[in-house]
Amino acid sequence: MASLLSTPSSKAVIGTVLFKHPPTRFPPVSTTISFPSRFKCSAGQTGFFTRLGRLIKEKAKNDVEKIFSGFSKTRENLAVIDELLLYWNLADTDRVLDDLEEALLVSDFGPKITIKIVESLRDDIYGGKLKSGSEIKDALKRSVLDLLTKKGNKTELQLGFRKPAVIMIVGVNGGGKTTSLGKLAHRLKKEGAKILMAAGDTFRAAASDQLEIWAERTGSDIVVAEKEKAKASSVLSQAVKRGKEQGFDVVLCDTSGRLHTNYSLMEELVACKKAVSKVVPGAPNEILLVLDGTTGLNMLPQAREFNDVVGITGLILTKLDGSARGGCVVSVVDELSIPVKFVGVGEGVEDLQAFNAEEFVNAIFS
Ligand SMILES: Nc1nc2c(ncn2[C@@H]2O[C@H](COP(=O)(O)OP(=O)(O)O)[C@@H](O)[C@H]2O)c(=O)[nH]1
Ligand SMILES: [Mg+2]
Repeated sequence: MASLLSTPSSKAVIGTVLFKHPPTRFPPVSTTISFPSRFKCSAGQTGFFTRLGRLIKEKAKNDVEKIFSGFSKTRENLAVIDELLLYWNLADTDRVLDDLEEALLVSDFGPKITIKIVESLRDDIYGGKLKSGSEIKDALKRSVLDLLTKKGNKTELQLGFRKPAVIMIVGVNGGGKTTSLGKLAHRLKKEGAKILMAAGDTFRAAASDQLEIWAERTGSDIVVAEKEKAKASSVLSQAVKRGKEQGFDVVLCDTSGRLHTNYSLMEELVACKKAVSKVVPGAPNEILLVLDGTTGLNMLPQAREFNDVVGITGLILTKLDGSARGGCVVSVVDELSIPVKFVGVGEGVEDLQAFNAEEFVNAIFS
């Protein structure tokens, strides 16, 4: 980081797409660095951002193993279902469904979604549609998959059609916002997009240092606040202005962690959103809420509140390489109809994957 700050001049090695230049202390520097875009079409033309969103989703290599091991605890809790269903017979249905309900609750599915799933199974069993334990298990997996795919089907980034596309990353402290932003920058850069980061976490001095490291690591440009405790909204607004003037494709906006119960901090997010939309109509194109996958059901009130205040367009579920708690994800998607767009499976630059509902269901139900 120190070397990045002390770099006297911008360095661009065109051809190998390696970029290194110092972070901009705004007001932004006036030099524009040209970037050889690998895209055939340019932003503003139909399809640029649609294609970018699709490529990011397709190319985020899925490491099924990591997700599978991350959900071992959830899978353990749900394993009891297999035993229950092995000896199921029609006369036993109510008892088995009570135990199944218990297993879903223990696995953080939450009461609302658990009742919904169990009652639909009960109807299908007594209606004669499900005749064996394995049919019940398949129906259970299908109903979870249906919830995830029907209510959260827009898993590709929706980046609009104006340049720059703006993505805001929000969430509580320590969830993985800055890390996810860095990984996302890496994915977008790999597709040839020109990325500008905005250090909108102005509460902690160390926060912009952390983002600068990610900027250096991914070869992205960055706008940071001139002084401590600067207004986040003005940092973001400056960054988007620079993004617009200097032809950046995507501006990735980091924000401070905040408890969803802190009214004034939540209001600050509204100010950030407004400031950005004043510079580019329609921006931010995405407001991604980062949820720590190990949190459990507390992620539901968090998601609800962030969504009420700023309108969340997608979720990034982090730390699935740890001891993640799966059921609550289904509750969030079901209640808020917000898709999970990415999952974090580690701290490295490559550890961001596109969310795949089918793999998720296979990882939580053995
Ligand atoms: N294991 C693991 N750690 C993560 C992941 N995402 C973030 N972290 C770690 O979680 C901590 C907090 O991340 P950070 O991005 O600073 O959170 P922020 O406060 O929301 O910006 C850091 O130590 C990250 O390295 C992930 O997907 N897996
Ligand atoms: Mg952060």
